[in-house]
Amino acid sequence: MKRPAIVVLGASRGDPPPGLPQALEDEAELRFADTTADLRAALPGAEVLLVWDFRSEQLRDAWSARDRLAWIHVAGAGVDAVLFPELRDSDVVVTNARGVFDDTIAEYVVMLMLVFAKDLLTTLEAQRDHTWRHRESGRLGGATVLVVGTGPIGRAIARRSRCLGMRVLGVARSPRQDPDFERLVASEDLHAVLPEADYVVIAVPLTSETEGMFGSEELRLLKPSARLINVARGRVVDESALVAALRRRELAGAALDVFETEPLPADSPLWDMAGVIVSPHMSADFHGWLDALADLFVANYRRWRAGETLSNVVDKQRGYVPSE
Ligand code: OXD
Repeated sequence: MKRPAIVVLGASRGDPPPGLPQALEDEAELRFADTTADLRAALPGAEVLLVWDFRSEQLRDAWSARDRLAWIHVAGAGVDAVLFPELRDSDVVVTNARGVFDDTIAEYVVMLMLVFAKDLLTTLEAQRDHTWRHRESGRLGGATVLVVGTGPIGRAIARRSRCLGMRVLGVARSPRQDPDFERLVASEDLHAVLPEADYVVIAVPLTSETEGMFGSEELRLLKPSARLINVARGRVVDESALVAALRRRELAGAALDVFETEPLPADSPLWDMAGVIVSPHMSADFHGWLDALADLFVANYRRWRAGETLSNVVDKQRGYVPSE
């Protein structure tokens, strides 16, 4: 029987782990593509596209080369880079890697809140200077965290924060009672809850509704002691408004794992700002994450071949996998 062709786009992220071609050896013909020209050449006849690098944007330009494409799997949490209007309006199904990163991003966020609360940056600085600098530090117990986005990543953050004795508020598309949150408000009511937060954690997908959600107006509503943590997408925050707000001390600090432009340009002021932690889009990436991404794709591919319902189907109009 002829094996279906799977195009793998974006090996610039590093090739998929050997487990992927090994697992699919008898079940598919893999065609690797990195550039738009590669993709144009590889798409004809292929029913499945694995977007291995979730940042790949070549599909839009190669779209007319598809003739049988039925399913695109994005090996990442956010599908913003691949959702262009022609794909949204087509009947091609899009799935993602929902579920792989919930725990690891939540751990990363807890680590960041603890680093801020316990003033670890000053401790490390003092150690570098061989200085014994005793200080008091803050607590997470009793502090308020506002989790913006209540998908599985936001929920994992909320649950861990609660275990630490924090008061957990949330922002979702619509308000509702939810056992993981003391209060869950709608995005329209974001302004009402911002002044209550000691930590604001952004965990929403990038969509037309969330782009620029945090601008100068929102940042001005924060407590001067608040910290902003972004593990979602850089464009949810207006970066220059954030730099200005930090300079005006409208908030005490920020931990940013994602940026408007990645890698963060060397001349960005964020690199050197007091109270700012810059990390290279790595909050999700635990040892073994690439294998986990490959395994998830292989399991879904087998469902697809068996004619079963795919898991993690993205609502292409909303831009994410709905929870309900
Ligand atoms: C993402 C990812 O979508 O790291 O940000 O997968």
